[in-house]
Amino acid sequence: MSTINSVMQETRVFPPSAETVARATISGMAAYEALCKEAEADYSGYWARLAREHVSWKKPFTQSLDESEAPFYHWFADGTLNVSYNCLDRNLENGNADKVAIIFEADDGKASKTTYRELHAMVCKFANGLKARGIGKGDRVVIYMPMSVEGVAAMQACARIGATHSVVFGGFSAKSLQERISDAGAVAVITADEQCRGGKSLGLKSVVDEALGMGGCESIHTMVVYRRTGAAIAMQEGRDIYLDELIAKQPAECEPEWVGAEHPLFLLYTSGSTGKPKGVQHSSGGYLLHAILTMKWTFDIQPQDTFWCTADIGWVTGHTYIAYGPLACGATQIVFEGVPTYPDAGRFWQTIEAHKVSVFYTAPTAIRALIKASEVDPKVAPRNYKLDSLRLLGSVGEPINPEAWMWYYEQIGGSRCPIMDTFWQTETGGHMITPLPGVTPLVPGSCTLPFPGIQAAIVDETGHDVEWGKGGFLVVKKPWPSMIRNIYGDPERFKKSYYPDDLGGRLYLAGDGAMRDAKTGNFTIMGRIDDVLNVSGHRMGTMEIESALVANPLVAEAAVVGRPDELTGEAICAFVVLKQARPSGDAAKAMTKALQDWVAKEIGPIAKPKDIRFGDNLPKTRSGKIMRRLLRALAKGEEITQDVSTLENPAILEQLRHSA
Ligand code: 6R9
Repeated sequence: MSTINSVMQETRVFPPSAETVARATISGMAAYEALCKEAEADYSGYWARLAREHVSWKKPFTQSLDESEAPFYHWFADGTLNVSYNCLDRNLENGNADKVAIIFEADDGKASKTTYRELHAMVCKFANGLKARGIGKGDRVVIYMPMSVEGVAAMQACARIGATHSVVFGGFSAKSLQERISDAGAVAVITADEQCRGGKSLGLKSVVDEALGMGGCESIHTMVVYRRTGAAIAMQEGRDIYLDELIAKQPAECEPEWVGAEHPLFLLYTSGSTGKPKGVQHSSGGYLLHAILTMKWTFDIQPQDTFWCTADIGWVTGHTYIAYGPLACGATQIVFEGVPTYPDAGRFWQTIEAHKVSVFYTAPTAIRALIKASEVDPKVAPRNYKLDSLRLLGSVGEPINPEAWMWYYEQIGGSRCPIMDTFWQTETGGHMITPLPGVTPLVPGSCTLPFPGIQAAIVDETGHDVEWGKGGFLVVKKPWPSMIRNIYGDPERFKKSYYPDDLGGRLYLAGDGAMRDAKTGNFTIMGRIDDVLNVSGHRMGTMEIESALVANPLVAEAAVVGRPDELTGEAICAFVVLKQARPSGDAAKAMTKALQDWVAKEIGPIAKPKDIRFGDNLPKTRSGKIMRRLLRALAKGEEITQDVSTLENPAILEQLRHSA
């Protein structure tokens, strides 16, 4: 709440500088308003115009928005294109062939460069290699790769042959990987022997082997292994093949598979309010359009820029702003393998200096961690680095608190670089509410105004608009080209999650609470309204973690809630009832560690509860419902001032309070 309050009281405003306005593609508030008006007057025509101007089509579309199967919307459906063609071939044709596409900054600090011509050749060989293994249009391919040129190339190669990729973050466990492979019915996995992070190497191929060994992945016939470290690994004859062998004899040309605009480019699993992660399905044409537009309008990407998005390709930010957007705009970008604190917490700043990064996009959780690190060790403070190549900053993943915003603005941006606080989601494909550099007066902690053409609004529980200054549910009133198309294999869940009947069935429900400033109309995001936590910018479902905990034979019952955390935004707090007697002292500590490790193994280290409290029971209503609001108060260490009259077992509150 303290973050929200300080945002609400924020009075500092940073208008765009004359220089930024002059260079920006969308220059001045009048230009922004003209685009919004154009979209209002002819919504479908507005997006059609942009899709014609920014995307290269093999066969032009004749219809823009098709609402006949709403809320399953189709965009540009009779047009054909290839996303990889747009990202690679287009650059060879327009003079960017020898431009550096990717500067790869390895964990150990070694940097290497790949031009568009080289990346094109690598992707074509990769694509031909996959085809030689019988993989083609419509097949699902799971990618479990470290941050690498090869990881990006794997995604592009799938796009080139019309295979739908599903990238799984390298920090997910074998079990999480197995669930995703099985849900997607994937035919192949692309992985690496190991990944390098913070000076350590961790097995990846061995995790895939473990996942496949769990069963339910019988559809997999091929595993491609990129040799990152050269570690000795087990290869299964017939199924497994090294990437270098897969591509060795393949030609460096590969005719793209021309697909319809609605062809699924990728699935990306994300957490929802129920236990099972959802396979968010994205299109080709509409998705690509928004990736390009937001690169050009939000980041104002220009030919001389060096762009760096610090996300991992396992998250949506790494899809839109590493694997697709920058390449489709012919940008030079950094792909970073390591972690922000290795060899020390100056790594980001040193990398910006070394490669003269001009546009830098990262997450508030990283900023907060680096603020703290530079207070502890002044050697890694940003003032010790030359950061004057920067001209624009971005933030994504969670609300940025005004204190972190100011530090980012002053210490990193030299009070010169505007900060784009971009609100969006896995489901939205690209930025939804964000400042534009040459347009929007910035207010620390606010993501400001909708991207031109995005009809964001705030409504009450019946779907009616609430007035500015009042909080409510964040919705989008009209479909947009890069929106989620479906939850893979579960259209009912898609409708229920995003187009609920309570709101009338035609408003996209983001799942966040928000409010608009009474004067400016600027949006402030107030956090999730469902059982989803945001820990270091990663979405975690409380139910997912609860399921993992109760899968432990020692656990009888578990409830998971979030509590505010200075560094990670939210922290995971679990209340656990064991089948055995409630432990205390050292036994409780040992049990906590054992359950944390258990969750790391079940889901991945990012899902580890920070606190675990043991009780003889959980606070429940007479009908047996766990009263989570009470647990949230306990987790925060607050006094319980709420109504507890419906509570069956009030004494349990005292016990859980003291079990911290
Ligand atoms: C891109 C991404 C989506 C959730 C979203 C919201 C939170 C993202 C934010 C933000 C406030 C921002 N979120 N950006 N909250 N300000 N600028 O992060 O996708 O992993 O799906 O998370 O993250 O709660 O609903 P995803």
